[in-house]
Amino acid sequence: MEEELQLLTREARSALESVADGEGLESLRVSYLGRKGRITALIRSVGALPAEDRPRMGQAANRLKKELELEFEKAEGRLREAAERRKTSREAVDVTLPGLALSRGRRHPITATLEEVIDIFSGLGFALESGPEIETEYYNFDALNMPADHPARDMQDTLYLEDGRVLRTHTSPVQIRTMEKTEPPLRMICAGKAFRADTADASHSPMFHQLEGLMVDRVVSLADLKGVLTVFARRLFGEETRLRFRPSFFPFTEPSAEVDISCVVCSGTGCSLCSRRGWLEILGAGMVDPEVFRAVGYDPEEWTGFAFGMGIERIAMLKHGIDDIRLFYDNDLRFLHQF
Ligand code: 2NL
Repeated sequence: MEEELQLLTREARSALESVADGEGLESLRVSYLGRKGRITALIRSVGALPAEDRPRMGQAANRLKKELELEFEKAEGRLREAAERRKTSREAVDVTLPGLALSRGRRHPITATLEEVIDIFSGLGFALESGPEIETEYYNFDALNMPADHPARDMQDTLYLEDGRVLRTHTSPVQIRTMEKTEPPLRMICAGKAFRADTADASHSPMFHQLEGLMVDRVVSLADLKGVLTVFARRLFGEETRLRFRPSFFPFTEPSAEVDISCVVCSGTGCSLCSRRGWLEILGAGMVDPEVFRAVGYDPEEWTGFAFGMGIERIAMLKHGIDDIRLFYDNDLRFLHQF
């Protein structure tokens, strides 16, 4: 019996040392300390010993049982700690890993062109004004000398709301509103979205961007218009740029002109960009029609002025050699990342 006690102690200790998990520990506990376990059986067998051996062997067997119970508890603690450590290392953040790279954003080419043009006119003393994209027919047409029977007011060309208001077809209403609230003289530009009932193709988009300018003073002449537009075109397209004014018509200016620059690719000798003409149209302009001054309460005998308007998409296309306006609105990052 003495020997069996020693053997059981050694066996139990080495089994406990190599136990790998909670399940293994539990089955060990059952096989040593359970109701049918080996220690339990040993304690029971003390009763069969000669009476003089019983107290000593009984004490020894019980001591072993206590000892083992303690060892089991320790083993349980060890296993719990090891499991905890494994969990922590699984969930740990590896601070040495490289971060997720965010791709760098940039301005849309239309925004960049708008800002460049605005900067040039700011430098020439023109204040930037803005106004609503939904307009009344009065501000979009009537005040601009475009009466009710004007063809541009047709539903084929203009986007109407059910209440009779319109999506502004140009930024000119901003200039009307600014003149209404400002006494002359004034130098202003306005820039933003304009809308027309057009189907999109390589050169049309139902939404596009316009930038317009207006200068009003007592003796503004066509020479002032030519001077301002020449400085503008040379700053934007290069100092060697030449300008050409062709007679044209707009309801809100008289006289009116279409303004061309010498071709940015061939400087005037003729190439495919300018269709062998040597010139590229960049904007429309003219002297403010007296009817427009009357509509805003300026005396046309006292005040003179010039105005001009350009499509920003067209300017951006010429600057970057882009041949289809739809590229600006497809949101294809392969296109947009180039600017
Ligand atoms: C073009 C031509 C132009 C104007 C816009 C204007 C505004 C007022 C009075 C007189 Cl309030 N004129 N704006 C004048 C001439 C031409 O735009 O081709 N734009 C894309």
